[in-house]
Amino acid sequence: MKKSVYSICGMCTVRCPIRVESQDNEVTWIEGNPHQLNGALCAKGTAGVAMMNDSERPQQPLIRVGDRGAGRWRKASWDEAFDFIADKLKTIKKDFGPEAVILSSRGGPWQGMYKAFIHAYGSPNYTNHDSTCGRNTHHASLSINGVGRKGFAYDIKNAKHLVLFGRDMFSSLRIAENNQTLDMLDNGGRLTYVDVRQTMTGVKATRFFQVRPGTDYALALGVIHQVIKKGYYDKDFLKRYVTGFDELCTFIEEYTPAWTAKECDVKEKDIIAFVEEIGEDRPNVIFHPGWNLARYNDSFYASRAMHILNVLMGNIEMKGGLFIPKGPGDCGKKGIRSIDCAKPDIKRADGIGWEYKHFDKGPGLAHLFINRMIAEDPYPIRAWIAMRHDPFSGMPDPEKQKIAMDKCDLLVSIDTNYSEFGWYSDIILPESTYLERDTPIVLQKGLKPRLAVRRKAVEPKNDSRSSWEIFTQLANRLGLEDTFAFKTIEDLWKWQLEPTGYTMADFEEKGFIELSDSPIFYDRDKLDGQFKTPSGKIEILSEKLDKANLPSLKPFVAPDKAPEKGMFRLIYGKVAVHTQGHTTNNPLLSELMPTNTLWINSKQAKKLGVVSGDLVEISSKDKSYNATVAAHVTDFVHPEAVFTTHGFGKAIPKQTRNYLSGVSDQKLMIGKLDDWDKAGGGVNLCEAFVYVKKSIRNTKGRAEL
Ligand SMILES: Nc1nc2c(c(=O)[nH]1)N[C@H]1C(S)=C(S)[C@@H](COP(=O)(O)OP(=O)(O)OC[C@H]3O[C@@H](n4cnc5c(=O)[nH]c(N)nc54)[C@H](O)[C@@H]3O)O[C@H]1N2
Ligand SMILES: Nc1nc2c(c(=O)[nH]1)N[C@H]1C(S)=C(S)[C@@H](COP(=O)(O)OP(=O)(O)OC[C@H]3O[C@@H](n4cnc5c(=O)[nH]c(N)nc54)[C@H](O)[C@@H]3O)O[C@H]1N2
Ligand code: SF4
Ligand SMILES: [Mo]
Repeated sequence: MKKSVYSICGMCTVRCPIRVESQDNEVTWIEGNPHQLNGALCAKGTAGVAMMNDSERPQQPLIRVGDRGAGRWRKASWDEAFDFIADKLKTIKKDFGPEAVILSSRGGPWQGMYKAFIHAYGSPNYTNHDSTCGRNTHHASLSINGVGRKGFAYDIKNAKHLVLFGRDMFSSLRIAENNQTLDMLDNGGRLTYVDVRQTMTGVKATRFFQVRPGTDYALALGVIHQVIKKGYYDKDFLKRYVTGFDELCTFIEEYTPAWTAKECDVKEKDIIAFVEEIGEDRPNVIFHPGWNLARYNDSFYASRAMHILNVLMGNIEMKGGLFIPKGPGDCGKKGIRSIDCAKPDIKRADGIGWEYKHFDKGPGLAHLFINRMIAEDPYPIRAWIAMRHDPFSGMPDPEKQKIAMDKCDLLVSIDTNYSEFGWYSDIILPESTYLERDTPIVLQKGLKPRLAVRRKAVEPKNDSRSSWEIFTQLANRLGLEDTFAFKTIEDLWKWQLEPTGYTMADFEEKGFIELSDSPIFYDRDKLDGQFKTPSGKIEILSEKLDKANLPSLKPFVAPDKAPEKGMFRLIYGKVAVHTQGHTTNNPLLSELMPTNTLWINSKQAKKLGVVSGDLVEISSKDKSYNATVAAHVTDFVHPEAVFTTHGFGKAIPKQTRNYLSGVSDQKLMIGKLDDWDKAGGGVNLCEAFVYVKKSIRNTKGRAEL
């Protein structure tokens, strides 16, 4: 039988809208939802079928029989698997209290369900991946605008100039945003890109700055200096909605373009020319505040500086600028219901909310659990449930994490693949892939807010379950039916939609329900109340930071040089054909990119006697981890840095296509769990230095046979 469903892509967490065709329970076609994406999809999105049919994934629940990490498993039925977990969770609750369990998930619109589960069980310890992703940006936005990272969105299509500091959007994709940027360029818009190396985004840019690693903050300060000097800012907006501008003017005086040029290894005249361009293009100049900014020890301040630049441009709540995403209330409509459960009134084990009071309490900071688990402080942790999260890939220094995990009686991985954490865990629950599962309805805020839902295209191929079934079943066994009161997804959808007056039939035409026919902008003269800071204004000087004894305007401190000869700063990034660490074994995508390489600057390579294609050996600073990969020699990476792509160097024998291929950046980041930003919360992933040398495995001559 032929079928066509609208759904949501699950090959990465951007969650593009899709349309999927199937026949006799086989997927025959996937495309971007024509009503939103005009059919566009990325390579990963089209590799979903290969993922679903891949036999190198867990196909039924697996319970560990050998030592942790030894890879010996026995198959279990779902009933046995649920009983296994529920029994352990009951014992842990009895012996150590419910707070002895951590649940981590990959954030996103469905995290409410996972959070509700762990809260209903009695633990406050819900966490997500974000301390190694967007936390610095999130906290930067909170400290200035009073709303988090998603409290603003960008109307790139109608902008005249988009400025990206290390937001390599044409590798680290978001299809709708990519298309908007291409439209902007087609309309004559400008794109300025800043990176330590040349990228897919940089080659599309109208201006490219190759900066010294870790100097984005300096460049932004220099730009702010020049913008203020030239008077290229919106005086009315500042007067009305912003505090701290006078202090900014004093602070910025010393950060001249000449100073900036030296710190960043760029030319003074280019900074001045760039400011002239944004002077012409304002207010329709968008400074993207960054996404994966878990990088340097001042990335939080760099992101704050981008926010300040947006405020100076006066681009808030306008076409071609930043806008506040609108919800059902703005359309005079009622919102959907979602599964929820109040957080238990118990101290979090990561210290957020009591030791560190200035951070968003929601997901806390995952990396802070590790030392506390090892020290059993403030209390013992005896279980970690990882739902669509791979702590060993997403957080640095997995060997140190293992010391903490070994304190646990239960490690659960709920995953579509074998993750590095899953391979070490006690039980793997295979989730059905996104093509085989339904998910709860979600609200997507925006200029035209929408309701969206994922619908399965085919029935599961393996003995897998959807996450809503997994959490409902576990909840039932633990007596948490009050929170998980539904039996079928249809019951859940009906309950979610009840207040709205819509039904599931309303999704049929386009795959989503649009809550407004036209884009909604607020009146720019009536923005009072939109900024949720203590003063109700955009705060360049933040009261919250002040209370935490942190500066709002922090002087720039130049990044460290390599501690020894032969060492380089390790920089990482993503690539358009892979998602983090979980597609490098995909049958199609592994063909497109089977391994990573190490980018090294031509002059440095010459000193090491390395030419492109030569094997180089990379070692962590304590030499506990090393790997050998081919060198990619180029002028287009800063001489202090070497660069590699995240997601490789995996050591899961069941995944034969990517087994030990390439180098793992997170395994090189020794000690980085303890190196994090006290103001922004992000882990300083790019503050790691590694040894690089020519490998002895390079053959000296070639034998002609
Ligand atoms: N194809 C694909 N798309 C994705 C993802 C994926 O895995 N694959 N992941 C998604 C996720 S979760 C995220 S968070 C986003 C991340 O999207 P981005 O934030 O764009 O992140 P990255 O690709 O990690 O890094 C971007 C760039 O930062 C550069 N960089 C390093 N140091 C510096 C510096 O000092 N200054 C500057 N200016 N640049 C520097 C690196 O060279 C790299 O090119 O991508 C999302 N989209
Ligand atoms: N060294 C280094 N560290 C990094 C990064 C880096 O580039 N370098 N990137 C950082 C960034 S930006 C992020 S966002 C984090 C990401 O860190 P994680 O969130 O841990 O990474 P992912 O690979 O997106 O997903 C984790 C797991 O989800 C599984 N998964 C995928 N789809 C599904 C599904 O449909 N259901 C279920 N149940 N599981 C699924 C995958 O198989 C994978 O094992 O890592 C961060 N850490
Ligand atoms: S960016 Fe690609 S993989 Fe990610 S959701 Fe969109 S189509 Fe899927
Ligand atoms: Mo991320």
